[in-house]
Amino acid sequence: MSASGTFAAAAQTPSALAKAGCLLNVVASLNGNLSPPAQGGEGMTRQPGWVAATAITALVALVVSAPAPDALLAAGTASYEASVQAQIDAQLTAFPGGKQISEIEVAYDGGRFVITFARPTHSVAGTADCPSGWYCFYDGINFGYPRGKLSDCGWQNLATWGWDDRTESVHYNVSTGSVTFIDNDGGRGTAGDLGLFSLGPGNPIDNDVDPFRNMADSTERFC
Ligand SMILES: [Ca+2]
Ligand SMILES: [Ca+2]
Repeated sequence: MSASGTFAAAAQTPSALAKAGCLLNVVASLNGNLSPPAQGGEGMTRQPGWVAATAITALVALVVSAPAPDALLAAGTASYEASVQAQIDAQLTAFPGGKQISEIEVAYDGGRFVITFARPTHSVAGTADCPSGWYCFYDGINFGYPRGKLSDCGWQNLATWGWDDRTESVHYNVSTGSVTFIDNDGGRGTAGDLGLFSLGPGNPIDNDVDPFRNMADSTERFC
């Protein structure tokens, strides 16, 4: 998907529809995960129906109640939403030039770099959830948000957006090429560059970049 396509989707997603879509995906994935039954036992064969019925009940309740402009916020409390917005405000103050494109996202440079400040409701905590065609870097281990994402080939200075010395886990969701995360605190220009770790289709995920947590200052994607 193109970057602009991603924004359009994020900007236009109606909350109830987004939740309904997510729930349907959950139903599909749960049913997919549970069938075929492991040993063919009766208990296992009943579970998909139970899961689907429960999820559909929840879906109906959700669509009927259709709450909130906070469909993308995982926690859903007023204080949590305020804290996410406060982070967004602080980001835009410290690094002007970005644009808030949803209740949880800020985009820079026409969408070439996007920060997502809270995990969307359709994403399971602790999982790598970088969208296809992007590589993502997370402020915390185990894919802890906020999350930054890029997709361009070549060198990118993470300090441009305040993302130097922050990355602790990573996900490369691109089917070709690779990316190297670089520490350049060792000297001026490229003289002090040190490649810390690399990701590619063969090793797309690292839930903890230890011993290189909070060190990467730039990235270089080889396409
Ligand atoms: Ca961090
Ligand atoms: Ca560094």
